[in-house]
Amino acid sequence: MKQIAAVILIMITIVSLVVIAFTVNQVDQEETRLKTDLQYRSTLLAESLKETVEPNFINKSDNYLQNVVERFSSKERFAGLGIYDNKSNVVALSSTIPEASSAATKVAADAMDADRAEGGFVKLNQEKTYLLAVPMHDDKSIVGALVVVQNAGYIDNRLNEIWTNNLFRLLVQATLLSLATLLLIYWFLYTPIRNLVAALQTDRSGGGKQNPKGLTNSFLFRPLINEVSRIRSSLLEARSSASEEARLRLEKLDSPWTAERLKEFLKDILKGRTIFMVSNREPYIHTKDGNQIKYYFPASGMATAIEPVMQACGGMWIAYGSGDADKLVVDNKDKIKVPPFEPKYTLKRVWLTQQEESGYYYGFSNEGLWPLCHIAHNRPIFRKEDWEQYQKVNQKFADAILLEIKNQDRPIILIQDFHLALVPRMVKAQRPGAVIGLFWHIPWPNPESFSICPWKKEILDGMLGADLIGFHTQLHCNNFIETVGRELESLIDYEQFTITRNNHISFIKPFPISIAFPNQDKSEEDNKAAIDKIRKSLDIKTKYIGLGVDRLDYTKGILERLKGVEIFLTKYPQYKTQFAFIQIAAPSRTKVKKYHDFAQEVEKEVERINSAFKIKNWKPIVLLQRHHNQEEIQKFYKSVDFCLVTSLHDGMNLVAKEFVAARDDEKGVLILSQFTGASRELKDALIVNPYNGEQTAESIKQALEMKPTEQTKRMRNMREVVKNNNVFRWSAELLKTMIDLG
Ligand code: ADQ
Repeated sequence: MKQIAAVILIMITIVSLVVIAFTVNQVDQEETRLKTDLQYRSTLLAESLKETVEPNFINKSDNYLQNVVERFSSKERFAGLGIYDNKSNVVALSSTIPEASSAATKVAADAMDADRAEGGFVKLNQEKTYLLAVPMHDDKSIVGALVVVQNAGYIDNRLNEIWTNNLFRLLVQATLLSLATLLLIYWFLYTPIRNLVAALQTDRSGGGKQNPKGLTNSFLFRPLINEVSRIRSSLLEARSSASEEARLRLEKLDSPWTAERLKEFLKDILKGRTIFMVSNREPYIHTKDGNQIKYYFPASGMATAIEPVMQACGGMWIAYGSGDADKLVVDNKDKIKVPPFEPKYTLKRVWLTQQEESGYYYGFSNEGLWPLCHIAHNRPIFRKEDWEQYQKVNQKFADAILLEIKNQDRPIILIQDFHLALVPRMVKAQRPGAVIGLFWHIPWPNPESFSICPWKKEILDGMLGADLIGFHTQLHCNNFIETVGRELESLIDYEQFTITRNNHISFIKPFPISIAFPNQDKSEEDNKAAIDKIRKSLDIKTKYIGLGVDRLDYTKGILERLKGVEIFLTKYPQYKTQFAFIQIAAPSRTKVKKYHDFAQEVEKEVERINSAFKIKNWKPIVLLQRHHNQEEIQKFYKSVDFCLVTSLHDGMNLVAKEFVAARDDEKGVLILSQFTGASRELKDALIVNPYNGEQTAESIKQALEMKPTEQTKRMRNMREVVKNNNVFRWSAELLKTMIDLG
């Protein structure tokens, strides 16, 4: 808009300068013309009067001359007449001329001195006036002078009129010019560009193939449009050949899954049905930052895994809007298209009150179910009030889903995690035809452990509303089936792994979750520069670096890991000043007292170990206690010699898989807890029992001393596993199983 205003301003300035220059010239010419004309007429008049007055000047009485003067004074534009003797004394003077007019006297004297006509413009009675004096003679000498006085005010009026007319014309022209410019810009620039952008956007999101209206009509942009059209055709061709390739690859299930292949696969099996993803945590959280609104991706294994799937297959994701600016960016149905940088699916936000969040999320989910399922030596807390909020919020989510699937024939609903265990039953009760899946991202404990939950039956019954219940490992499936067998009246089929309750069958199956396995697009130099930058910013000069990346959660074994580092440095002091351990820790669930205390405990432990081993500027542990974005984390993964994952119990643990996927140099060692789901797949990691600090310390030594060839062999194997079993494969298998059920 500013540019358009500038263009119009420049044009108006140029036009104005031209008009002003022409007007000045026109005024100049007109003034000269009018003055010349006046002088000419005055001369004619003076000469003819002179002929009347001169012969009789000496003999006639003053009265006679005064009569002559008055007789001529009433003519148009003729302001008066003066007759002077040769001493410049007034002989007769029109009453319209002030007697004492020194200008008239002076011009008369000048004419007599020069013995020729003299004239000039002066102001008389506030009026512009022209005076012309001619000398009068007798036979021998000058006897006096005749002064003709003419009104010249009309000259200024005429000149003002020219200015007014021209400026008015300029105003009209400037207005018309601005309007014309705006219309031209709109028709010939804005509209074609807008159509072009719309066409490209449609192509990018895989839309239509036809030329958008008006795109080809613009002669101005024809070369650009031709070029863009060629790029569009190439893009559409590339997309269709990618689709074709993906379709072909559908047959060969052993080739790696990609977003494109998943998209094609789902198109094939969904046949127009929509996928509804439901979770507590949302993938994009909008927050206020001064006057601006920003968004970030949460540190959540569930979000990391599900987001690429939603990007690939579209649909709707229903989640709790937890950001302080979330409400400001949604439409009147609480929806927003995401990812914000390239919208591909709809995020629908569910709002919770503080009381609901506190009871359902912090209370029942995180203080009750989380420790119950993880068995990490933290006693679960079950409060009746929290349970009430948990039921209420689950109903809120179920209502949101029911509203969205109102017009859907056989919707596919995939519910995520332990926050929403009651939702499957709530939705199934209203919509028996909907296909419902529930994926449990955390471990399922043994039946004895689970039995302490006061509302175990309600939770199990709620979950069994789903047609398919997925866990990361077969062990968790077995634990779940055994728990149901103990707690609920049901029929269990151990061959099919199904549970039948009230004539409804739920399939229980393992689906080991994974990550997208990103394509590495950075050169080795870029990676090296990133590594140098990290070392410099953290002032790390050691030869070796180890890394831990976690949410600050007591199940992740962070304290046990620090103990392992301490034992390692005590047992192998030669590594002092040679080795640094970076722990990246995203604050998590900080409103829960246990998490708050745990964060402080980690800080204290880091301080204790650092002060015990500190030598000059070197300290063994660097704690980075903040949320990092994935790009930053990737740089850390690439910069270190080993990554230490020591969860005390973890459904899968995606950090382990992210580290492996990031190491396109096939270097680095993964040390992995035996209590993670990931340890079932990543067998080339150094597997440890995190409770055994000695073993962790030995593994650190083994990692630092591992030969590069050995590192490459192990890393290559692990990368193959993660690449082939990525999250696209996970969702393809999970959704295919669901669709086959209904
Ligand atoms: P989480 O307990 O959240 O997931 P995990 O699988 O390790 O654990 O995923 C954590 C995610 O958060 C990773 O993508 C990681 O990069 C990111 N992250 C960690 N620290 C971060 C930081 N400081 N800043 C920003 N991001 C950070 C739950 C279960 C897991 C299961 C997943 C998926 O507990 O067992 O693997 O769901 O099912």
